[in-house]
Amino acid sequence: GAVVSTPTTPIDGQTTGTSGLRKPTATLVDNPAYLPNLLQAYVNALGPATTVGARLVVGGDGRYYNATAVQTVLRVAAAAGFAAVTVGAGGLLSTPALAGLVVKTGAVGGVGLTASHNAAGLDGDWGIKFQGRNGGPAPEALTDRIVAATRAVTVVRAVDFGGPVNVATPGVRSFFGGAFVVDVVDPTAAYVDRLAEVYDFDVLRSFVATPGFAMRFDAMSAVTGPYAKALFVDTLGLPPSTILRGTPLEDFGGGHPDPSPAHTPALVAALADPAAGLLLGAASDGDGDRNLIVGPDFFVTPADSLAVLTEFAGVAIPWFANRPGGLPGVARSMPTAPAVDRVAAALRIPVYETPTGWKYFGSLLDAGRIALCGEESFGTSGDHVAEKDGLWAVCGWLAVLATASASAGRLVGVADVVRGHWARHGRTFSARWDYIGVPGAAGRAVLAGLRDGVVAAFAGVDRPPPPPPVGSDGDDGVRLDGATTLVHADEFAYTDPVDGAVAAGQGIRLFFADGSRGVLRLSGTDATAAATLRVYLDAYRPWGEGVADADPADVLGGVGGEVARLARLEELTGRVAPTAVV
Ligand code: VG1
Ligand code: CO
Repeated sequence: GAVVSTPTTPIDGQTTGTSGLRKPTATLVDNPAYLPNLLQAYVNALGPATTVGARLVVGGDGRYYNATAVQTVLRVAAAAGFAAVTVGAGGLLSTPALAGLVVKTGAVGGVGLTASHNAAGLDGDWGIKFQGRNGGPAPEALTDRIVAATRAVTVVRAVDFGGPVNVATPGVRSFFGGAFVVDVVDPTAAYVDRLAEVYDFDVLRSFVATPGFAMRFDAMSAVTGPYAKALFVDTLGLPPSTILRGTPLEDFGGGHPDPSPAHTPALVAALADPAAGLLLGAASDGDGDRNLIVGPDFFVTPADSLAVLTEFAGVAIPWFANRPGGLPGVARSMPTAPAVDRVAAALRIPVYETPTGWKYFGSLLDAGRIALCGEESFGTSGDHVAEKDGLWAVCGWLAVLATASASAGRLVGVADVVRGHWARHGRTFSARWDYIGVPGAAGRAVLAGLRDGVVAAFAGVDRPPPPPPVGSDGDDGVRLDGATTLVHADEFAYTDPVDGAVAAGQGIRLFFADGSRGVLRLSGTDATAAATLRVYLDAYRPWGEGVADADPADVLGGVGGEVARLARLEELTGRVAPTAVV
């Protein structure tokens, strides 16, 4: 083909964080060399032994600049010797769908054009995720090579197709006598096929057809609209009114596609309306890997969601139930409250505690050590794909509700299911306090202060065994406040049990006398130099009077105040309160 070589110089700041690279969209629009440089670094990092003759998968969440970016990917990929690129029609692919296609097509990797839950448009953010051969996030070894290559790039090689390649509709487009093929596919087909292997759609179809059943799914004007239609309407037979904001828009309608109650007001309002009679509410983020599960006036914490899905997996989800030997194990990221640990203990299976970011689950999934995993940031998935998968989780909840309803002989909603879980295992309270837009130096100072202070003070000291749960001696009942004192502190470091890779500096952990925890780390998904300081809190209470109705803010307020004091948050950041409580 007609390869055009253009000299270039490295661009500062082309680094990857928790999940790929994120930048203000204007950074790319203002500098036409930005994306070509980055993609050239990507193919240089892979090397010709990987790229020549191979296949790549590309697609994104539909945000502004993606249409331009898809064309740039095709030009650089063709010049790097790729034989084929699979593209979701319209440039659309949710992150779990992209991951699935990488495996299904035997590609060497994938490129996801998304900044996930960040706002989109010229005033918003743009982003890119690099996926490995297993479909999941590229391991750190590869992203480190990509970043190193961005600092060494001197020439961008791109093929001139003489105009944009048609990626609007499915079909095979062949170039240079078949030496390069663009394979445009329906973005949802393979994804729905994969979920059909996980769930019994006949069971779900008849469950959602039960008179009185209704649900709402908020696609937030991002990528999951077409997936939700293919699944809930076309496959399960639910009415189209099930889906809110189902059309992907380049600016996500001006919204913030972050599936938390704060960003899904229409969904929350629909659930609160008794006339609507909804059994389940759900939402997903920009790129479809996160999920929110709610019921009427009831919010399921991500930690509880993972615990409930794990508890029901063996009875409600054929993918797991039909597995000889049961579930091998589960994993959660370290800041995620350990609700699933109690279920795993009852199932006698191991729990792996990993650093934040899905890439750390990859080796455990590949090695077959875990069947489910999740993060407090509204990410949950199984081992059907090496990514978190928002609609998988929603279908998981449908399967749970179907099973619970069948055994109760009536329609059972999410609140009843979660209360049942608490009654069996106790209740884990959790919250995340985000301090957004803190100066980077102030954020780092908070962690450094703890590292040099309490963490140093406990260096070499073993963490005491967890105390018996509050109130478990049965004398004065379950305490629903959270006054507590520090008993240990450390900085989380992780050694991957499969490949031995070490990740240090993954968050400061503060352990308290009543078993509650505070965790502090800086976000690795910020698109600008300002930092987001995340403070994660959790506490456990055994089942007892008042536990179901307790307000997490009351239970966690004491430990949160103590964490803020130990971390000198007000002094170092000037903030008296978090920007957002999730
Ligand atoms: C956040 C979450 C993390 C998640 C990551 C990517 O990272 O905390 O759990 O894996 O986003 O999510 P950070 O570094 O900002 O805390 V997504 O939906 O963008 O893949
Ligand atoms: Co996402």
